[in-house]
Amino acid sequence: MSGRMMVTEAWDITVSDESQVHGAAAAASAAGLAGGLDAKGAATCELLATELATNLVRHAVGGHLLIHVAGPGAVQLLAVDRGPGIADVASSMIDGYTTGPPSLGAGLGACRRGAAQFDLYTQIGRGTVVLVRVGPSAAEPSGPTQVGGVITPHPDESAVGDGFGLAWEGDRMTVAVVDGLGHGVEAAEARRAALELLEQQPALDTAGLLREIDVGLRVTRGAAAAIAQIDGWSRQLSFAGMGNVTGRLFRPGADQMLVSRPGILGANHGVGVAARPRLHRVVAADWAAPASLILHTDGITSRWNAGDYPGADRHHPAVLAALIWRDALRGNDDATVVVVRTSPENSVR
Ligand SMILES: [Mn+2]
Repeated sequence: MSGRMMVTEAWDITVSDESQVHGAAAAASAAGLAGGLDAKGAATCELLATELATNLVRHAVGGHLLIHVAGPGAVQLLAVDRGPGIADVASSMIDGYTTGPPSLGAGLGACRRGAAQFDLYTQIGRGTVVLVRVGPSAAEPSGPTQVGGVITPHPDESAVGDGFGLAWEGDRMTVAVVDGLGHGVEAAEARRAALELLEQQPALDTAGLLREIDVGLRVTRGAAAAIAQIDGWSRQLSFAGMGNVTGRLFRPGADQMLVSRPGILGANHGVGVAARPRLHRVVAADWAAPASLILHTDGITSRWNAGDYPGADRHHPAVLAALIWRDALRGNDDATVVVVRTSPENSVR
């Protein structure tokens, strides 16, 4: 199996009153077109965004609709709120069901029917995350390892300085999380250059890829990046990073910080000095199900605790990414959270 997916186009729409529903729908439609969906697919994105945004206003007293293009032929919508939570999820899926003022929309049941993938995680008194993925390639292959993420731009920018990329080569999966220095168009340019190197050279190991990015980004303002590779055959994880992208590895009874080395990829290595590649420290760890890896940029603080979300490991990994985003967002930068998970039930080879 080989493939690539680069996630770089994203929207974060605040939805606190009815007037913002239209903007959420328009962004979802734009994401559909950017993701190569046909007119019908883009219209589905628009419709589901309208439902999710209306839900946020009516039942959650506001929240965010996070949208990104999840590779060619797929769009991801996440409705994220800190509302009262849903006491009876089954009933909320029945068309016309409402606990608040009557809704014009058909609600969550319609979202589930219209989407290629649907997931919902709710905690009473803490809020709800609803995941909807639309498009012909939105239903992922049911391989042993699942990946999901969230990306949002700096609040004053439309260009996204962060990004993440996935590349599959045989039994090996590479995940790269990149944070272009600062934010805005120039940060996005550095991020784009870094992810292009992953697309072009997915066979490199983590340190080799970081070295290529370090050299390739000299014409840009630079970036932070962390790269993780999971070898499904040897069941080993390899991690290397530079700058403020950090990782946490969770295995039964173990919670391990994967810390990137300080520095900026692409930064000048010294005037007049022949370019000498820097050496990158690689962390190796066992990767046997159940295991999960959480990578995030510095738009997310370290003030989150995976134990705050009981049962989230039975949901799509993008749901946990959204919960961490909701509860640990710094709010003054681009932000990315990526969750990689291998579950025992998926690991039969
Ligand atoms: Mn940043």
